[in-house]
Amino acid sequence: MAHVDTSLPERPTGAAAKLADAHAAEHPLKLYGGWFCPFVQRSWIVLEEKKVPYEYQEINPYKKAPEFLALNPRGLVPTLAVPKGDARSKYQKPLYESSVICEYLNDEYGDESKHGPDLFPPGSAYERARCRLWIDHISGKIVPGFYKFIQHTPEKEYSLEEARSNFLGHIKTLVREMMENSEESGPWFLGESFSMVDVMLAPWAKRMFLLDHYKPGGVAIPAEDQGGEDEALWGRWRKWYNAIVDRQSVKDTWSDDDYYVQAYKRYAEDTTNSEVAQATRKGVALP
Ligand SMILES: N[C@@H](CCC(=O)N[C@@H](CS)C(=O)NCC(=O)O)C(=O)O
Repeated sequence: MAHVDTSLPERPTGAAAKLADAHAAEHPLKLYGGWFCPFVQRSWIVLEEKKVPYEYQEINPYKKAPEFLALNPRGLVPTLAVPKGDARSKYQKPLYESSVICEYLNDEYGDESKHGPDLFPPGSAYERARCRLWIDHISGKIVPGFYKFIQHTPEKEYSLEEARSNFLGHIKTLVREMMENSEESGPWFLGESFSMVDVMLAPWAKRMFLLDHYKPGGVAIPAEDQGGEDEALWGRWRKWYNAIVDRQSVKDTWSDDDYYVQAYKRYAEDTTNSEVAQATRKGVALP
């Protein structure tokens, strides 16, 4: 029971509130989300990038309402209700797991004339696989590293410095890949083309200010010209970071900063009972 997490604001605020309002009308494709949740933000970004018609419904995943559990036995957001058969069908089938939802949306809404470019590079099985490899790095290394860092408390058997350098190390590995194997022009993982790799990391990039807010010494990514021997690498990171926080779909799915500060306090104090936090505490894989 995650009772401590139910006192959060009940709906999105800021830009995300406007977007949620614009997608409040009933629709057979329905995203069940929580405004604070980075995994939800991944799916929401793809819905926006692909100009998909959908309904957004805010729910509290910590309350585990029976209707919600019937759709997603794991009881996590994002959960997507997909129309069964015909797009107008009132019967729906569920999908969950943010990366699975994102790939489904990219495949299902593949008509470029209506939905814009494929979020995996077309034409090269190797390049598509390389994107998945780096998505795996994000989900398997960077994201768990973020929680290990933000949930650090002085009682832990690892130091804050270890958590920070573990997190930064995984970011550097990704940035090195961008420097070695992407086009030189353009800010994205692939260079000129925005891709699923960018989507997958965007929500945690946006949440990095919480590490600065809560952890002594902060995330410690060097400012411009302060990167020493790693200046070129951090310059490439800043180029990506500035582009991602300026991306319309990322801005539109973001609530007011202050509410994230409030929502992540229990992570920073390591008192939240969310499944992600419990897994981090136990040192096991995230749900
Ligand atoms: N692997 C899942 C993780 C989703 C997840 O952990 N969502 C959180 C909110 S950020 C949740 O629903 N938590 C409910 C709980 O911990 O009980 C995904 O990628 O979709």
